[in-house]
Amino acid sequence: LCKSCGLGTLLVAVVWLLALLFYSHSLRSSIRSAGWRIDEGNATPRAELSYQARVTVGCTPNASLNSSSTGESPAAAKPPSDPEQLELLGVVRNKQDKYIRDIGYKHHAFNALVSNNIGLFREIPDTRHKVCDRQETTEAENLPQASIVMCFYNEHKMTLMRSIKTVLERTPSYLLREIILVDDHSDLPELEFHLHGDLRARLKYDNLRYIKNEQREGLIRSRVIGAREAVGDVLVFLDSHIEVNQQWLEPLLRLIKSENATLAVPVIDLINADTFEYTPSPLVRGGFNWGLHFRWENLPEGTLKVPEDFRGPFRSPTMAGGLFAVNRKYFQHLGEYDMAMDIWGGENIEISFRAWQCGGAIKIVPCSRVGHIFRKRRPYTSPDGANTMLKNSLRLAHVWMDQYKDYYLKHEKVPKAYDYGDISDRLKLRERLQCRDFAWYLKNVYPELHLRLTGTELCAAVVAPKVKGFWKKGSSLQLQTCRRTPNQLWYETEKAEIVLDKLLCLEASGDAQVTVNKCHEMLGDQQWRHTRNANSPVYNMAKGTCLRAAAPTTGALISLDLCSKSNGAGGAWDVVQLK
Ligand code: LR7
Ligand code: MN
Repeated sequence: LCKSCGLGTLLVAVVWLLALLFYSHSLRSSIRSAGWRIDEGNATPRAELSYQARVTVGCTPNASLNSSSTGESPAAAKPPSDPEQLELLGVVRNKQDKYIRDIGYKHHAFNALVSNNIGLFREIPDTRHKVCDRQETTEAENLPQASIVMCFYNEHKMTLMRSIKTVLERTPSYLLREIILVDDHSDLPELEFHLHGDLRARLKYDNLRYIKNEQREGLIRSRVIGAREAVGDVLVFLDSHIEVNQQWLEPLLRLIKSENATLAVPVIDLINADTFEYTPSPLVRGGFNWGLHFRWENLPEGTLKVPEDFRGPFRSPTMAGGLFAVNRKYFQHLGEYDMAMDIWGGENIEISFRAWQCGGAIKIVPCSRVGHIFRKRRPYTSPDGANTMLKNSLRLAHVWMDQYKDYYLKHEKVPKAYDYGDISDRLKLRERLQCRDFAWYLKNVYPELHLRLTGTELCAAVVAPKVKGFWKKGSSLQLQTCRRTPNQLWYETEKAEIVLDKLLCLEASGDAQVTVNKCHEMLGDQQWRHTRNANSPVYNMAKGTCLRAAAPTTGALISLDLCSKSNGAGGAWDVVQLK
């Protein structure tokens, strides 16, 4: 056992060295629409899911992701952000407390008692990395002015007020043009927002504007309604249950000032829905799966080498959606949002594809931190109970994804006749902005893993027919011409599994046999090591052997063999990882 352990470690070390040696292309994207610019020089390495890549699906960035990259949180937290103090705020002392807590969970899916007890404002830990600029900006820097657009539907009152209050407290007034509240036809009695004057007085801010929709529109149309009222240079969209951190706005504005076609996204810190504890998020970026769900992924390996790298910004294939800043005129130019998208879901993926495909960019700004309450469920539905995520995703798939929309349709098993409305206006927009196609986006912005045979255009593929839309478990792999088809699309998970089409795991199922099988999460025979950009083999952790092809030809079977065996006459061929 020890002997093979040692060998394994050695091999991993060798593979690492190779990775370092073969380091790096970088991506340069050019600008499509005249007048709108992104910084071409500021591209992060093109490499994607890599040796250490980790992935989380879902909204909350897993704190175990890359925790070393969260930076330091130097400022001593003053109550009530201190966990022990917060516990006291949740103590139920009487019937009224219990009522507030219970109804709060029901209506908002977070602990409204704690939120009430925190009150309008609190100190929170400064979660920025030490390299972030802490010097106060002056008017001489001439940053653009921001209009905050905050939409809400039945938001908890104290939480909403605190969201606004943190903006007022932590934003230099000369950078804040206005705050626009869009009340999406809330109907909870506790929210008496017709007392707008009262709200303004309590918050002591004159440029607070309040719009109430005459009917429920959903967050997507509500944001556009707010944005159209705005007059500031830059729009900043925020959810209604957030707390902005120290100097959160300045780095976003700085980026947009130098790149007016970049959508600038803060790091979204975690506010615990039960305790309201505020904790830093890891530095991750946005991806998606073929269900068109947003997910967090690690930054490409090598992005954070020296402390200065923690300043960012980092290119991100997608964004979570709720919190970002964008040049107001650019937002208009880019086509705002799809006004036929309802209530919730999909608009974040849509604007992500659109921004990248149409000459813009999305970048995460790690020195800008905004906390968001991450809830375990969404406490509201759409008025007619419809699955708006499905409709919205169908619209975006049909407008932006070309033939790749089929992956989504198959993945979600969408009925053929499902009505997603008229998309002709959005297609016209795509035409007018002369946007690139989805293949370009995949290739340049969000490449997945390809398992390619050294020196060829051949890739590892599963060729077995699908059973009821799924790959047959136990199917073997063979070489096929590299294409971006689902039977060749591999993704690596945080546990170093290699997953086909987001469904089945690559498994060393015999001494030589390699198949795809149900992911068992026990690692070992489903755990793989490899590097990116390096002509080094993919190594199985349980067997200690490598992916090899019998011959460099289409149809050749892929199996496990000694990692060192040489290529050529009669020898095996390495299957290496490439994008
Ligand atoms: O009908 C509605 N009308 C609204 O005005 C429904 C919601 N809203 C408001 C709501 O009160 C809130 O302020 O819209 C905002 C977002 O709704 P949430 O908080 O229920 O959404 P979420 O935080 O669960 O979901 C994320 O994905 C959404 C997809 O449509 C939006 O883009 C959200 O803004 C987005 N939130 C974030 O990105 C915060 C970080 C979470 C992550 C990842
Ligand atoms: Mn939210």
